[in-house]
Amino acid sequence: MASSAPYNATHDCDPTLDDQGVIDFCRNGYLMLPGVVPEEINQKVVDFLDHEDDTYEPTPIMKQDWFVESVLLNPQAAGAVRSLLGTNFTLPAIISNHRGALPFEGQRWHRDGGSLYSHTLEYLQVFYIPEPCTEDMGPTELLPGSHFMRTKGPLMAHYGKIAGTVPATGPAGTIYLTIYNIWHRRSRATSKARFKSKYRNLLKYNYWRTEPPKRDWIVDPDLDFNRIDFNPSAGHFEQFQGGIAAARMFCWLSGIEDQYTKRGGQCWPVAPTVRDGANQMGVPAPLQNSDRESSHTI
Ligand SMILES: O=C(O)CCC(=O)C(=O)O
Ligand SMILES: [Fe+2]
Repeated sequence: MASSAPYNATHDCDPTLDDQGVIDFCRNGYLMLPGVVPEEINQKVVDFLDHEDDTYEPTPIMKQDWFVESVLLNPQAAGAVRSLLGTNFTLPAIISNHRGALPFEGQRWHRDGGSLYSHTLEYLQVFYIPEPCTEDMGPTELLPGSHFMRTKGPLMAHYGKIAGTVPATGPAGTIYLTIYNIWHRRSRATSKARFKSKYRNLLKYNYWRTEPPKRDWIVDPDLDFNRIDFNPSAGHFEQFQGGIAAARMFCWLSGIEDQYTKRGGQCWPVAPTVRDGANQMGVPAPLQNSDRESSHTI
């Protein structure tokens, strides 16, 4: 049923990510949620994009209640958005479709326009594929951790194959969340259309934060923050720098940025091999182990 579109409407729901899930998002800059949208809805979306609005900005799809409920407010996706952006996040005002007639050529490496390097997380860029996307169907290629990597766009555009990238493949109904400035590109599609659409449809939209950050996702009281590896998996940074940036973002999200001190050297989070419950130098007070064997005066 069609109704008015809830552009910029605020929404709240229960968070679904725990501390480790939030840390992994800070480290890697993306989260895959394979096949979370029901197939009946995926088929309706494909029909809508092929027959009702085949433009690169089919924003009016937000007038369809079934799209809002099952895609934008999909329980797993909205729960992850709620975990990262807090209560009362806003729904999108624009829906893009990176629609490619199969097969197609790839893109150059880029960050989307308007990117800022930051440890803050004011908004999320989210993608949704209504049909399966295999490696030969030109999935978006992501470079984990690159949301913190400072390279100018015109230079990045000349890079070729990079080790450690991840293809955003998945079954129909896959949604993936990204930090806006992650490096990415459309990869080359060698396959012809294999499903209902002649296109590889890829919807893209943003959610925005309205509340100050705080650690109100699923808190794990047993997590030892001294033993966590904050480094992004792809490992393209100078030693530890990716982990340092990810830990700063985690502290900002937890509302404890004022307690994050980076004094250099082996200051938290670069020394996760501490033993026997000892705290690393500089671990913020709310994340410390309380029974600190190493803090005894001798
Ligand atoms: O089509 C894709 O996989 C990504 C497209 C993209 O990143 C862009 O056009 O900015
Ligand atoms: Fe892009």
